Parts: sequence; structure tokens; C-alpha cells
Amino acid sequence: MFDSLKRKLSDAIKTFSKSEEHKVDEEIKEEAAHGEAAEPTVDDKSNVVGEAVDKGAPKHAEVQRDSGIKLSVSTNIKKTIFGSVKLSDAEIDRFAEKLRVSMLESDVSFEVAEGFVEQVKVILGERKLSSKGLQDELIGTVREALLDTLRSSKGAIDIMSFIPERISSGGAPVKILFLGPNGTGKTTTIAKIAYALKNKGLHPLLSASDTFRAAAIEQTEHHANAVGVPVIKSSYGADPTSVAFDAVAYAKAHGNDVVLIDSAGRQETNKNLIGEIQKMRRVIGPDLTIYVGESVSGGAIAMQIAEFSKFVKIDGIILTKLDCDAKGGNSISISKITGIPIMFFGTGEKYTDLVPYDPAKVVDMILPGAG
Ligand SMILES: Nc1nc2c(ncn2[C@@H]2O[C@H](COP(=O)(O)OP(=O)(O)OP(=O)(O)O)[C@@H](O)[C@H]2O)c(=O)[nH]1
Ligand SMILES: [Mg+2]
Repeated sequence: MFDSLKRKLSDAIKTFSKSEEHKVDEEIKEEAAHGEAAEPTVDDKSNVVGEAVDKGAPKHAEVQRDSGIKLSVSTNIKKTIFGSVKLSDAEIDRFAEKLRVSMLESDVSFEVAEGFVEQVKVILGERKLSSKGLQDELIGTVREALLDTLRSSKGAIDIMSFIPERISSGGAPVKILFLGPNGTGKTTTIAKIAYALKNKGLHPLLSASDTFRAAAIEQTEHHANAVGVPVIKSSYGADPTSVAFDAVAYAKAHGNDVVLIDSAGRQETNKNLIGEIQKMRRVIGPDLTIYVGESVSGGAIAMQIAEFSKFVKIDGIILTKLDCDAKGGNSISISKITGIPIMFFGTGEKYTDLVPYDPAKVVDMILPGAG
């Protein structure tokens, strides 16, 4: 999970901070060879005044600092004189370029990568970094920008609290429709959600409304039995909406509080199948419609979701197979591009492999905090 993003972002930060530290060492050596200290000069364009540190700082530098005079010395020399450093515009651009490439190579969309990089530039442009731990400071900055990027996407609905709230306000059974392209993990994800709901003390049931794909009904039945929840089914070729209708009626009669409605895989380009799902929404009126898509499908997935949502209102996205996705960029881009929140990640084939989406946790997975 996130292997590429993790590696590339950390490498970009490490290489950049190493090269900066190397530059400082070289300059110190050079100055030692010439036997002279750095001579800060007055320059109103620079707004940097570092915190003076002990020994090496020439007296006049402190005097100038105290009198509020702005100093212009090269970033690296400032770093040797003061305890903090502010990167120059050229250095920020160089670092930003490394980050941009890392993001794009990891499947992050162009638009989102740009927004993220601009955010990093703004933060670095305003901030003095401690020269003692440049790498950690840069990690902190990138984490902050990443979190901002993720948080600026639409906030997710937490199904695990949404459902009980609906039930307690008299909305049972809560109906949730799952849709998406073929083989993305819809049926498996429904079983995972049923498992989680059952463990929460709720009484979900499954509607085997994929009456199209061979063995789909048996697969849904298999999962229902394994999880220990009822399944309502019909025969192949039956109207998927009528199966869901029966499932809702059964739930009302038997006190099941959640109906999880499966559907056949479909492409956004198939008008008939899109019409079928529109009928399902009209007749059943699901409380939530969730798109299940594969993380591994690269940049195409955001476009697919955007196309789908022209015809069907989608309330949330579940991104599956994150365990197979070495890049991970989709997890950052999708909700930002589509404006639809991610609700869960699917991280494996077990019923417990369902992780609620949390921006802070995503950032931790991609770039563990310093210290
Ligand atoms: N590694 C991994 N495999 C998954 C995940 N979710 C589902 N799968 C696997 O993906 C395959 C397809 O899953 P299904 O649940 O049948 O997918 P579907 O979308 O219902 O497929 P169709 O009904 O044919 O459109 C199965 O082998 C699942 O075990 C996941 O998060 N990680
Ligand atoms: Mg299925």
C-alpha cells in the first residue's frame, strides 16, 4: 500500500535535505580556508531574520537583528549563523519539482499534485526551518500540505454512525445500494460491511440484485452464509429492482434494519445498465448509493466516477484492493477531483479488511511523522 508514494516522497525529501546540508558543509570549509566570517548585508527585499545562535554568530549580525534590520545573506550562510533557515525561492522551486514528479509517478492526478505542491511552496515561503533538523522539518511541511490536500476534499459520511442514527430516527430499514464496474469488489465489500454491521449489533441482510453475471447469486449467498446474515434472491434474468423490493419488504417484516443491495458490474458507457440502476434508485430510494472502485485502476477511475455521477447521484466511494496498489495516488486524488468522499479502503480479501477513511491516518501511512 502506498509503496511508491511513500518511497518517492521520502527520497525526494532526503535527497533535497542532504544536498542542502552538503552545500552548507562546503561553504563552511570554503570560509575556513579563506579565514573569514560571513558578512551579512542589509537588504530590504529579504524578510528573514533568523534566531541567533551562540558561538559562531558574528556580533554585528546580532546587533542588526536586535535593531530589526533585515539581512540578506545566502540561505546556507544564514544557516551557519542562525539557528533557523528560510529557503530561497529557487531552492523551494527545486524541492517542489522533486515532489511534483514523485506525486505524478505515483498516480496522483496532475491537478491534485499541482495543488499540493503549491501548498508546500506557500508553507515553505512563509516559514523558517530549524537548521538542526532540516529533513524532519521538510517531512513536517510535506505532511501538513498532504493533510490539507486530503482535508480539503469533501468530508466522508461515516456509515457506521449514519446507519444507527437513521434507524433511531425511524428510518429502518436503511437501504444502501452498491454499484461500480465489473470485478471491483462490490460483492466482497458488501459482505465486509455486513460483517462490520453485525458486529455492531445490527441486523443487515443482502439483496442479491446481480441477476446477470453467472454464479453471482451463489457468490452472494456464500458470503451471506459465511457472515451469518439473510440473503434475498431470485433467479438469473430477474429484474434487479424487484429483488431489492422483496429484500426491503422482507427486512420490514423480519426486523432487519439494513438492506445492502448488490448490483451487476457495469460501465458508465452502458446506457441500458445505467437506466437499470436509475430505476433501482427511483423505486427503492436508497439512503446511500456507494461506488465501489479499484484503487489499482490508475488515473482512469476518477474520470469513470465523474461520468457515473452524471447519471446517478453517488454519496460515497469505497476504494478496494489498496493492498495490491503499489502506487496509492488514487487515494489522494479521487475525492478531490470528483467532489465525492471516500468512505472506506478495501485492503484485502478477508471480511475484516475494510478500513474507514481518515486523512490523518492516510498521511501517517504515506509519510510517518518525524520522531
Ligand atoms: N486483494 C484484494 N482483493 C479484493 C478486495 N476486494 C475484493 N477483492 C477480490 O476481488 C475479486 C472480485 O471481487 P467481487 O466482490 O466478486 O467483485 P464484484 O465487483 O462484485 O464483481 P462483479 O460482480 O463480477 O462485477 C474477488 O476475488 C475478491 O476477493 C480487496 O480489497 N483486496
Ligand atoms: Mg459482484
